[in-house]
Amino acid sequence: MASLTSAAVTIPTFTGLRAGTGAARPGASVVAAHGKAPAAAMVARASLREVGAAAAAVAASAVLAGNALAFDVLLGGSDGSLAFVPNEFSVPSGETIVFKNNAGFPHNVVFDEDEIPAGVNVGSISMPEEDLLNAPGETYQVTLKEKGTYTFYCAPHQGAGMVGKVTVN
Ligand SMILES: [Cu+2]
Repeated sequence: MASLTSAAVTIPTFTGLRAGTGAARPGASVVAAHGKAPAAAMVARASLREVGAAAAAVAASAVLAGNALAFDVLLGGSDGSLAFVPNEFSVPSGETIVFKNNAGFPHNVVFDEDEIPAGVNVGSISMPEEDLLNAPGETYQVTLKEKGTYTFYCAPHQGAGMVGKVTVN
């Protein structure tokens, strides 16, 4: 009896179909769930997941649009220079840095494993060397928690001097 009651409560809560399956008669709702409901329940689950992702994306862009916790860096100067703009800056620990394709792309953002604070995994903050931002306005964002200085570069343009340095305070 205890397990039936638990199932009757858990299934509707997870799928969002709380209404319609009364917990007063656990036997009835379990039969319904095992009968014709599974397909509908799976659809509901999938769409809830999509809604959740969309909500998260909206929340993230709202924060970035408000610039509450983001520092913007342009990839490529509007004058055609192959550079990060700015190329040297400071951010508080935990602030998101948004690198945005501006001109002269493709670009990318790769941190120098020898010039980041000890203990930071370079792979967790860098784009892969071979990944490139090709379209105007494309972004790469990273949040640095460990305090210290980090050097980064654009793999295609490192030789042209497209390097930068950020200090996390
Ligand atoms: Cu570049």
